[in-house]
Amino acid sequence: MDAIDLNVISDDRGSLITIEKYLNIPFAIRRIYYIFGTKEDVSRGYHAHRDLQQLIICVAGSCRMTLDDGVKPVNHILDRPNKAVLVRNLVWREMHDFSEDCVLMVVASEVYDERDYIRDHSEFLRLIRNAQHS
Ligand code: T46
Repeated sequence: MDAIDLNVISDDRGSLITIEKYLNIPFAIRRIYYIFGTKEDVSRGYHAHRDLQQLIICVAGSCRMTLDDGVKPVNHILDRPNKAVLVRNLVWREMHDFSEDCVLMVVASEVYDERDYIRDHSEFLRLIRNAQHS
């Protein structure tokens, strides 16, 4: 998983950021969704994906993402619209500390498929171990 600084195109009117296949993301976009209105003290996520890449950006407000590839969990504070994290397959994600005005935008490589989710943490660890030994 990588933290990415997105290029900001600014002029005297303000700023613009573009997300474009192969310009700054390594996949074709098949889905976009955003999370907002998250209640105080609520956390989300608690799963990994089998076959999904996502670029995750906090376009307003802030939150903390914990990303764990099975080796070491890393915290990312997402608090500006030009900071993104690229999350690949088999990464356990949790989102915490949402500000009231947080809008978390996700650009995804695949359409929604509940079968792609790994919601059981021990199953996630088992798949990671298998991937390391294959
Ligand atoms: C992720 C993090 C960052 C859909 O119907 N279509 C969709 O494309 C998505 C993403 C969700 N849903 C439904 C499934 C659930 O009934 O929306 C409901 C909430 O989804 P979920 O509990 O999975 O939301 P989060 O915030 O825990 O996780 C989401 C994404 O699901 C996940 O892929 O990486 O945001």
